[in-house]
Parts: sequence; C-alpha cells; structure tokens
Amino acid sequence: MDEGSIIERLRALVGEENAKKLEKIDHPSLHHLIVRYVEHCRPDRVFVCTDSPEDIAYVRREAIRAGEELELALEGHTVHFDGYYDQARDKKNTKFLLPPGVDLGSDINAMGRAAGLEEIHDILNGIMAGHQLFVRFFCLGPLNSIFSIPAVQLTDSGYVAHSEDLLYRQGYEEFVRLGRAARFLTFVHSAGELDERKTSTDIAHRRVYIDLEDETVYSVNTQYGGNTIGLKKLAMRPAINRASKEGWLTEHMFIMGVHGPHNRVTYFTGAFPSLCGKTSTSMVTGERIVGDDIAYLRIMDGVIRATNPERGIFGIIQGVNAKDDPLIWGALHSPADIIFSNVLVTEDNGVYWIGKNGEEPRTGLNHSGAWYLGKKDADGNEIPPSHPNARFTLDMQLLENLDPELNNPNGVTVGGIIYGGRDSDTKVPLEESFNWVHGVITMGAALESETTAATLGQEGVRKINPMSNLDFLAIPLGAYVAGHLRFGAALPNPPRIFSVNYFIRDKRGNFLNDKTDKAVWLKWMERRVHSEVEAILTPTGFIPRYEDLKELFAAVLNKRYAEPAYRQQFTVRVAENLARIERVERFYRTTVPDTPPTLYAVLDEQRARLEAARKRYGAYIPPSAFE
Ligand code: SPV
Ligand code: MN
Repeated sequence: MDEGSIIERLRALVGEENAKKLEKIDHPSLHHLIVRYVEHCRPDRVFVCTDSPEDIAYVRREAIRAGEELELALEGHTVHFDGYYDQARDKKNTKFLLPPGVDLGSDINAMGRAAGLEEIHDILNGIMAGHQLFVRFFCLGPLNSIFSIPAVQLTDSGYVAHSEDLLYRQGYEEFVRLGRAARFLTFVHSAGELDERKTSTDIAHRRVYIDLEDETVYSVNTQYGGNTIGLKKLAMRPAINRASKEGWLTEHMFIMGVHGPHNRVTYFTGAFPSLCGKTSTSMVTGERIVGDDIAYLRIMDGVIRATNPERGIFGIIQGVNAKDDPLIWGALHSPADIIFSNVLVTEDNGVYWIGKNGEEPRTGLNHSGAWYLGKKDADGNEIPPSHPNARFTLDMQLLENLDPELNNPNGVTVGGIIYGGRDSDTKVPLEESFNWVHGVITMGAALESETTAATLGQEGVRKINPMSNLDFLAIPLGAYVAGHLRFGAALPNPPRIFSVNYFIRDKRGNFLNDKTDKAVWLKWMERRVHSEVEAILTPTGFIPRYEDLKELFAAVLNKRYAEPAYRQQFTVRVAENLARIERVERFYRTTVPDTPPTLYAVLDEQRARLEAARKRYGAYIPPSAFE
C-alpha cells in the first residue's frame, strides 16, 4: 500500500482524531505497523496518546475505569493486581526468535524465528476484542541526545500504558521531530483474556518473544510489569544488541551520585540481581539518584558517561520502612500519581506490605483476592499479605534526592562501577579490584547470587549471573564479556571496579552487617576513586583499612565500628573463594564456548594467590595478615 492509502486505512481503523495525531509523524513504516496490529489484534477502540496532559490523564482514567487499577484513599494512589501465578518475570517463556544460523549459546532461551513469529501471531489474532488499544510514544534516555532511543508501545492494558507514563520520557514530540529518521523499538502487548478481577487468565499461553531483527518485542497473556512494561526489561534486549554492534553498553545498573569532600559528587553505576539491595543503594540517604535499574554507558572524550533510559522507579516495596528508606517512604506517602502492585489493600483503603512499619492487618484485598491471615493457596502454601515481589511505580520527580543531571543529554561521568550479589558465606562486604580486567572478570563476569522472588522458581539457589545481566543478554555471553573488556581497555583511566556483599553471615547464619552500612561503603569507594584513602592488598582485591572505616562509620552513621566486627566481616574465606572460582570456571567451560581466554587466566591467577595465602596463613585469614 502506498502512503496515501495507508493514511486512509488508518483513518478507517482508528478514527479521524487519532489518525491526525499519527499523520503528524512522518514515518510510513510506523503507520504500516499500526495498521497491521489494529487489523490483527482487533481491539474495540484505539487511543493514540500524544504528550499532552489531557491524553496522559485519559490513559490513567481508563486504567481505573477498566478495573485494572483501583483508587486508594490517598489522592493519586492506585493499586494494580497481577494474577496469582503472574507475579514475576517468566524466564521460561521469554525467548529470542532467531533466524537460521544464529546461536546465542545455551544459557540464553531462544527458538526459531519463523516458528516463534507464527506462534505469537496466532495468539495475538483477535486477542484485543473487547479491549482498548493504547498507542504510546516514548524516548529511552534524554530527548535529542546520543543516548536516545525512540520506542512505540501498543498495549491493551491501561495499567501498562499508565505505568510507562511514570517510568519513561514522553516521546510523541520526539517522533514528530525525527519523522522517518526515528529508528524505533516496537513493543506489542496484550494482557489477553481477563477474569473478573481484570487479571490475565490464559497463563498457559503467556509468552514474551523478542525479535532482534525487527527490534520488536511481543508480550501476551501477562500483566506483571517485568513481562509487559515494554520499555523496561523488554527494551533491554534490543538495546543490548544495538549497544554491542555500536560499541557501547546497556547494563542492568543503577546510577547514583555520591558526595565526597568539598561538595564533590562522584557518580557510580551498580549492577545487582533483583532483590539484592540495588534500589536501596541508589537511594541511600544523603546521596543522589539518577536511576535505579538500567544504564546506557558510552565512551565520550576518553571517559565513560552513563544515562538512565528511564525516569521513574518500578521498585520492590517489601521491607521499605521509615527508618531504613526515609526518602522512598516519604514519596510513597505523598499524594501523587503512584501505582502500587500486589500489595495488601487494607480495610480503610490504604496499603500494607511485608516489612512496613506498624501492625500487620488480619484482612484485606491482595493478589489472591479477599485475604485473611492464614489463608492458603491451592497448593496449601500460606499466602502472605503482600507478594515478596510487590512493587511501587513512581516518577522520580517525587524524590528529593533526585540528581539534577537526570536529563543531561551527555549523561554523567562514571567514577566507579559496583557489582553486588546475595552471598551468605564467601565474599567480604566490600573490595576493589586490582584493575579493570580483574574487576570485569572476578566481580562482573563471576557475579553470583542466591535466587530471589523476582523471577519465578525456587528461592535461595546460588546462580551465576554475569553483570546481573544474564536474563537480558541478546548476544552470546562470551562476546558480551569480551565487549566489557574492550570497553575499558580503550580508556586511559577507566572507572574503578568494586564488589559489595550485603548478605555475608557468620556460621550461625547471622548477618554480619546492618542494612545501613552500605552508606559507609559508598563513601569509602568515593575516596578510592580519587585515591584519597589507602587499602589493603588481599588475594581477591583491595579491602578497606579498619581505621578508615571506623572514621567513616562515625562520620556517616554516627556509629562506633568495633575492630572485632571489622575482622569478622573482612576475613578472607579461602576455601569458599576457591569453591566459587571452581563454580565460575565450570559455568564458563561447560556453557560458554566463546569465553575470552583472559577470563580463565585471571581466575587462575586468583586461585594461585588464594592457595599461596592459605599455605602461609590458613583457611580463614584476618585482614591484619595482609597489612
Ligand atoms: C528486576 O527484577 O530486575 C526488576 C524488576 O528490576 S523487573 O521489571 O521485573 O525486571
Ligand atoms: Mn532490574
């Protein structure tokens, strides 16, 4: 069809007013796309959303009118429930669609492109009957910047479209400006058939399929944000693919500014698997947040600059309390546009979640329907008041610690990169790598974590999750690690690389650190980036000296830091570290054929250092041995 007939077709399908909005964007293939999916999914109605406040307000109202969100007592607050079995990212049914001859390796879930496209289009056929389709335009990253990636979302969920408003930068005007130069990502989502609670029912046909060739992601029969909010985890895959082709990085990282002496601000990015303290680190009191989940990193003028493709937070709410998280707590209690998901709605139309201050209610409404203390699910498991992966969605403008550089088109300069996992028995709470390569390999590529509630499946199992990005990789893992090695090698003075572990325990299972200790670790790292504090050389990295931490604990937390606590926390556990190296090496040898040889060499050196230290000092080595 020529462009004239496409516009005519659009008019017939979406109505005069919507067609006018689309016509302002001079992009024939975008018009084709919309015609194609309106014809294929057959929604009852279509709404094209511009950046105007009226259009945006309409989307939110529709989410409420359709029953996907319920209004709460506090103005602006709503709650959304996902189905009982739709509470986390579905890794099993998330697949790349690969053309013949393309192989991403065994740790990346994939299927043939032709078969996948056929299957997903069969499911999408007529799926939006009875629903309204929202067409939305966004921009990943600041507008009109080297980082920007335009994106179009088609979804029949008002909840998804509303969430995206809080999480992403409006992009309609950017599409109008760019016209056919816009190289956009496409997201097609349908919640599918809904039950009386307006949650997806056909979980057996839940699918998230990623087509890198067309930079399109399809998501059906699910509502959970990590599976559906297209610009979040779904966009990471095509963005990782683009990044690898163009020599930059798309990472599962927060970005934050840490204050140093004399009003200095040093920016860090940090990669942590879900539920390992990522958001809470980026929200540490006294510091500044740029983003809590995703970062794009590019080299500019010999330094790494990072930007947040998002502008809001889809954060875990469990455990958020007034003492540990005063900033989020404050934001969550302000009358503003906030979506709570899978929390407990109390009798007075407020919300409750596990770990919130105050008494646990005995009844309410949650992801299982009407809830009462002791309620069991079909498998006999007791249902907690809120799901462990319950979330809040808010615009970061609500945060008083929001960094002013969020929308800087050139991002912020990265001084340090932090890797953190959930590790009960091996790694010290904090250390710095010897150099870029050592950090990329032993802290990033070797990142391990005990599994959590953020993905479906068993909790508490140790899994290797390179750069905490494994779930989203769109290129073979070996090539991805090699890309990281190359990235820093090009720099005269690459960022320092650190690892943190908030979850180290003693033999009896007690945590060795307080939740708030991370504020001190950040200050130490900030000083290290500027070479203002000494460190102790151990077989696995540089660790802090007791005196420095003692001073920082007093200054930052007004807390006495005892020497025995330091000794216990920073004891090098040799056997555990050696076992970890074995696991990492086995993982790469057995599943990653394209592993860069450097990885094995760096692990071998680390093993040799640990063995030599064990000979000299024994299996548990206190920091004083290395001073
Ligand atoms: C994560 O699980 O890493 C999240 C939430 O940030 S989700 O959107 O589900 O990925
Ligand atoms: Mn995440």
